[in-house]
Amino acid sequence: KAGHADAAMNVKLAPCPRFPKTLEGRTHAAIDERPLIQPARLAAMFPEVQNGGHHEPTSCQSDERTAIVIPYRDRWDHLHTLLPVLIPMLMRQQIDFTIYVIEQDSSTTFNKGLLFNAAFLEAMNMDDYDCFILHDVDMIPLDDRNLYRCNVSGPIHLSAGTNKFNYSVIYDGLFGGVVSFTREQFRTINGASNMYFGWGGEDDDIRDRAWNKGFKLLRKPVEYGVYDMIRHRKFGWSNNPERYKVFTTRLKRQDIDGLNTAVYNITGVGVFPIYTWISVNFDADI
Ligand code: NGS
Repeated sequence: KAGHADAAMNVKLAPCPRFPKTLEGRTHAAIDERPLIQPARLAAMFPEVQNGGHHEPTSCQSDERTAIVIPYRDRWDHLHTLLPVLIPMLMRQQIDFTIYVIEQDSSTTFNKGLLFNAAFLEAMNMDDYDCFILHDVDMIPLDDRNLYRCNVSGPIHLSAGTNKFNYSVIYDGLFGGVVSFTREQFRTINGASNMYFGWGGEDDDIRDRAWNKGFKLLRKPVEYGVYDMIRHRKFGWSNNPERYKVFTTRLKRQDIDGLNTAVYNITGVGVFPIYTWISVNFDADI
């Protein structure tokens, strides 16, 4: 909160421009050339970033405060390959951001939806945010024209194209990878389902929750809504065979399975120079 208070005491700044002049466009570094940079070095590279992974533009007043939410477990290399790209990009985009790593600190099957809900609730306890970017840890943004902003007309699918599918949209309903919700949109859809353990389905579910509450879904053009997905050690890891069963009843459960029923324990909160790290655990699939 200190950062925001300091800014408020400054002389009134002009609103940030819609398209900052600091943008560079598409980068061409190959995914294998992306270095993994450890946190201490990242902190030294970006001294402007304040504790907890917060930064706001100093030359203009941003109209939106954004939480970047990165669900995490055991992907140290991915996270520290993403951040050296993400942090300077957000600075060039003149976003007022805070980076939250939300770690599943239990050996139960990974549950991304529940992590999204936990991150939303805990981030809102720590500060006020207008916009939430839900960001897979293995997605490296390639073009800074892909502004990390929210849109009140609807949630946005930012990762339209990935290297894995030759930078095209594989199916029209694709809504995974990197998406944005305003605080109100996320509340209105009752967050994500807590019932997807393992790979797959939770992104299709959150798309339909948004659609079911009457939101128009937006997608960035593949011209700049593009990412390189870091290669996984094992593709299809923990692919969840039960997901179709959960998926079938998704809309009936929307109001009784989500933000209002997310049950988890916080096992640690770390305010580090480049991110706020929140660890949670929860019961296994029941
Ligand atoms: C669908 C999955 C989504 C997933 C998408 C693309 O089949 O969760 O494939 O995956 N839906 C279900 O399993 C119900 S990808 O090939 O990009 O890894 O996001």
